[in-house]
Amino acid sequence: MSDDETPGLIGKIKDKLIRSKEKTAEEHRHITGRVDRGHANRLPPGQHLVEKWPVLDLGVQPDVTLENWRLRIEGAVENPVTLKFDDFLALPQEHFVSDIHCVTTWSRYDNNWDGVSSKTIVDLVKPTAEARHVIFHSYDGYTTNIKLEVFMEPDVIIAHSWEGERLTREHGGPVRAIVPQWYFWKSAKWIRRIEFSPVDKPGFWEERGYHNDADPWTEQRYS
Ligand SMILES: Nc1nc2c(c(=O)[nH]1)N[C@H]1C(S)=C(S)[C@@H](COP(=O)(O)O)O[C@H]1N2
Ligand SMILES: [Mo]
Repeated sequence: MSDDETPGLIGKIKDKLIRSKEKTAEEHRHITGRVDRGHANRLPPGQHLVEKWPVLDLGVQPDVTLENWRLRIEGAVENPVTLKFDDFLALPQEHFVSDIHCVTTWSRYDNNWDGVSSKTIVDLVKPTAEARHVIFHSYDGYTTNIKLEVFMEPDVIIAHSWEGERLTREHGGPVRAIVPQWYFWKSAKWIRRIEFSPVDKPGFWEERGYHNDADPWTEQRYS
């Protein structure tokens, strides 16, 4: 499959949901004004703990088969690559445990991830000196941006499994990004392309009122 072919999209874009999240951002809801820079608590300000893992998306859950799946890693890099699923599994595999903090106020502790670390990706493609930002592009058209130094954090993983099982479609399978340091909208599901860029490119929610960074400890919820 070429990069511009779109797989089957299941569902319809939830315009109403998108509008209501934009409104939440405009009104700066869920901001407590508390700050926990030193992580004195395990739960960041304004968050509550859940046990079940909620599903959030734009209404579209792309149906990408392992055969059709490709991951293109390109941009400001010396060695751009396009990986098939077997190539991805042949890279060094890591296991990380991290907490999820979603901007809609739920958090979930101790999620077990398996996949490829951001360091392995960086060693493979070798970002050039100009690279400053990383943009995730997904099969549902979603995008999100992080700084290269955040991508380089040791717990960032391009994950294919959660709790020892392959990621389900609703949670972003075959492969999603996990950026534990930031609110969960930065953890793009169904990724198809990782772009290293000299310039920043605000993503889907960042263009709709969400913060450009997403630190839960200082409540970087909205811009
Ligand atoms: N491709 C894609 N990735 C996405 C989203 C999306 O709509 N599309 N939603 C984001 C948001 S707002 C959240 S909170 C998490 C939800 O992930 P989950 O459904 O696995 O809990 O995915 C993030 N990644
Ligand atoms: Mo979210």
